[in-house]
Amino acid sequence: MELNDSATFDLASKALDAFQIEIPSWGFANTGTRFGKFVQAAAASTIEEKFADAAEVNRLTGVTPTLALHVLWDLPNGLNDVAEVKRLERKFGVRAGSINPNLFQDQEYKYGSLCNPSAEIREQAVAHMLDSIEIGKALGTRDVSLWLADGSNYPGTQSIRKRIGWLEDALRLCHDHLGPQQRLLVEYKPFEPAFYHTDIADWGMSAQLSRTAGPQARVLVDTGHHYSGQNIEQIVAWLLHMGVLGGFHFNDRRYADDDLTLGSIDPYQIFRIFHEIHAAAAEGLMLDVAYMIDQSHNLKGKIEAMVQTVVTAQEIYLKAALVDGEQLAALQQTCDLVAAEELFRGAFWRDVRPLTQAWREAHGLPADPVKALRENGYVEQIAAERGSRSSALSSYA
Ligand SMILES: [Mn+2]
Repeated sequence: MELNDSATFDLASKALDAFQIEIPSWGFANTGTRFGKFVQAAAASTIEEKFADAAEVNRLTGVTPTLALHVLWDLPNGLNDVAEVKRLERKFGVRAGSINPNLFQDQEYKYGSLCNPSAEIREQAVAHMLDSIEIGKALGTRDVSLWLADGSNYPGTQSIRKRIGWLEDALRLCHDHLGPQQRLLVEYKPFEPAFYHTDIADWGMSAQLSRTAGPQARVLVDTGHHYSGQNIEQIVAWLLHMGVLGGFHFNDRRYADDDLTLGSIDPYQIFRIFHEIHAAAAEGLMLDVAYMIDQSHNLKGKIEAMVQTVVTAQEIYLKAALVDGEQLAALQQTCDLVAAEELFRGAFWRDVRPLTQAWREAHGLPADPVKALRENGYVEQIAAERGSRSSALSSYA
């Protein structure tokens, strides 16, 4: 079936209206590699600056109403910082999003946090998780998103099975404290910082732990947390089938967990993931999938990289939404391989930019948000403000 222009635009509008993506506070701050950090004058260093930058991204794109917060970096005083976050929400018109505990930074966690052999350190880690859950309740946010850096570096140095037991106990306890609207998202990663075993290494472990924790726990798929060559859309299909897909951390990679901008290396991978979600939705599966960005912008301008990523996510999401699902199902049923593949790839090749631009114009948004950012002077302005402040601080010191 060939759709005429107005029917296509209606279909595209419906898809784009349904799409929002959460941006991370840490994407606006100076971050580096383990070898060094290249600082940017426009980088945000306070939570107020992160909210300001998030508001700018939302002004330009219209689809990023929430900002993921990192407890240790954004709410260093825990619950005591909630009032300030609420003030910033009101001031900037952006809401707090997922709450991200930090179980990887403190010295105590050298040999693990929730999986540490020391009961005392495990309790300390659980207490931080419970604080994070309380922060989420106080802010009225839904997701507490756990990435566990625990693991070991050398064979034989830790009991893998004991650590599974400790982790199950901890996650069950955390789950017991969730409010009725809250979810616990459990992220996995095969290696790094641990290089022999990681306690939550893949989606199977994550899914099993989520099921053990309780009905409000879900799996979080970070697209960068897979081995090369792994079929991520198949993992997504399984998680959808099992009803445990909670959300995504989007980024791109070439070698390891590179945290490059979405679609910069392999946009077809993201298309295939979105296709699984659209197909499941079309079949009537109940979905509650949080789309989030988890990137580290070391070289690109931070706000520009974020806007570019949001635009890319919208474009690829739309390409996948425009796959003719009925026709594809018929071709799959008759095993018409080339026709099925061409239909699928045809949707990927389609240039949807005129559609996303028309949708933005219909919503009073700039047709080209990256260009609009380049022309509106925001980055130059904050670079001047923040740059002079940091040089004033360093001359004071
Ligand atoms: Mn992540």
